[in-house]
Amino acid sequence: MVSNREPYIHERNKKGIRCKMPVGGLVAAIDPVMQRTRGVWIAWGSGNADVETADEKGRILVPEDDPRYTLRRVWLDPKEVNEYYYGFSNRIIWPVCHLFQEKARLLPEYWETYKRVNQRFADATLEEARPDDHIWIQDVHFTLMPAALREELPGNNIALFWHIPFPPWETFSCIPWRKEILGGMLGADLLGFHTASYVANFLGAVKKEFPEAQVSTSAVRYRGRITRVRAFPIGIDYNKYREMSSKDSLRRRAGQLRNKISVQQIILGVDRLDYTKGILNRLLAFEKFLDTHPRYLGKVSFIQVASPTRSAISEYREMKQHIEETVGRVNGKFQRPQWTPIIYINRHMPGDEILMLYRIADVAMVTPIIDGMNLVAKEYVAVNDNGVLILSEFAGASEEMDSAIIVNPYDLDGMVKALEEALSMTPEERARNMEPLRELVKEHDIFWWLSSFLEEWGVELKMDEGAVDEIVAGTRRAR
Ligand code: GDG
Repeated sequence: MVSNREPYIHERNKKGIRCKMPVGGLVAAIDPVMQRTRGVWIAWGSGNADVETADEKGRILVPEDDPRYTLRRVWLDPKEVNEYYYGFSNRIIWPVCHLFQEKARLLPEYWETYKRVNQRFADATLEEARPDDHIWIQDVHFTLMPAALREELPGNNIALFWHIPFPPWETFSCIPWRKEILGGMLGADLLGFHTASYVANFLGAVKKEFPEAQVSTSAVRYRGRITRVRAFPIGIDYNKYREMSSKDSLRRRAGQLRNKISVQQIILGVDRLDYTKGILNRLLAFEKFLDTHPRYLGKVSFIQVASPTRSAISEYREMKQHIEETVGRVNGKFQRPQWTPIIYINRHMPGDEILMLYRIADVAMVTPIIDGMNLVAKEYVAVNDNGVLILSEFAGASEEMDSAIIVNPYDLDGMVKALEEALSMTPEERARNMEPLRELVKEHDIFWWLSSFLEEWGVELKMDEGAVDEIVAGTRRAR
C-alpha cells in the first residue's frame, strides 16, 4: 500500500509520545487487510515523533501493541512538503480536477519536486516489494509511480485509486505536464475512479494525448500493456457508524444538545473548509430562504461545521474570510437575542460530536460545487433515520443516491425550494425517503468497495489467520 498519509502517526507532546490513527474510512478499511496479509504500507512520515520511533530505514511494525505489518515512512523536508503536497497536489491537480483552472498555480518547481518525491516513494517501494507482491497506490499524489515501478517490476500487479473527480480533457489539458501524468498512470494494471463519468473523462484524455493507444470503454492498450479502468464508488463503514451513533451515552448527549438549541428544526453542513464544497452558495441560499420565508424566522437554525484545512494556501484563507463575512452579515441581518440563524464552527470537531450533529439535524445540506464522492452524505444517512438529505448533483454520491433531494449548487432558487420541501416533510415522508438511501449506504459500504476493487484486480487475499467478518460479507455482496 502506498499513500500520502500514514495509518499510524507518532506525535510528541508534554506528556510524551502518543500514537494516533487518523480518522477516516480508508485507513479503517485497509488497516485490517494489511494486518491480515502482513503487507507493507509506505507513506509520508509526517508526525513530529515519527523519526525517533522508526528504524534507520523509516520502518516500524504496527500496531505497536500487536505488530502485524510494516509501516515504511518516507521523509520529506519542509520545501518538499510545500512543493509536492501543497504545491503540485493541492494547487495544481486539486483545482484542475475540480474544474477550478483559474486557481491552478502551474509552477515548474512544483512539478520538479513532485517528480522527485514520486521517485523517492518508488525507490522505497522497490526496496520493499517482492516479485509477486500486489502494489496498491492511493490517489493523486503519486501519478508517476505506476510507470516508474513498472520499469523495474514488469510482472507485479499494480493498481491506483483516484479519490477526486477526473475532469474532461479540455480542462485537464491546462496542465503542461499532462502527458507525463497520464503516461505515469498507465503503468498500472488497474485504475479506479468513483464514477463512470470520471472513467469516461480519463479515457477521453488518454485518447487525446496518446492517439496510438487503443481505448475501449473500460481499458487502454498502450505500449503492449493493458490497463483496466473502472468505477468503484467508495462507501463508509456503515455498521460502525450505526453502532457508534446508537450508543446510549451518545444518544443521551445528543438529546441534551438538541434541548439546548431552541428551534423547531436544524439544518446541517459538515465540510472541510474547501472552495469545492459549496459552503458560500449554501449560506446564500439559506439567507434567501429566510428572506422569502419569514415564517421560519426564529424556527430554524443552520449549523455549519467548516473544519480547517490547507490554510497554508492563500485561496483557502481568502475563502474563509469571505465565508465568515457572509455568516456575520446574515446573522447581523436576522439574529434575535434568543435565536442564532447560522451557527458556524471553524475547528476540527471530535468524531462523536459530528455524530451527535448528524443525529439531531433534520436536514443535511451536502451541496458541493463538485466532489469526487462525498462521504458526509453517506455518514448522515447511516446515522439519521428520520432526516432529509439535500444533495448536489455534482457530488459523485448523487450517481447512486438519486432518491435524495437533488439540487444544482449554483441555482440558489432551486436550493431555496429544496429547503422548503425538506423542512415541510412529515415524519412519515422523511422515513420513507430515507429508507432506500440507507439500504444503499449499507449495501455499498467500504468493505463492498474494497472487495469489488480487489476482485477486479484479481487479488486473492492470503489471510494468515481468521478472516475479517466484514470483508467476507463485503465480498459476498460484491458478487
Ligand atoms: C476526498 C474527496 C471523497 C469533516 N470535518 C470534520 C470531520 N470531517 C470528516 C467527515 C468525512 C470526511 O471528513 C470528509 O470526507 P469527504 O468525502 O466529504 O471529503 P474529502 O475530505 O474532500 O475527501 C471526496 C473522499 O476523498 C473519499 O474518496 O469522498 O470526494 O474529495 O468523513 O465526517 N471529522 C471530524 N471532525 C471534523 O471537524 N471528526
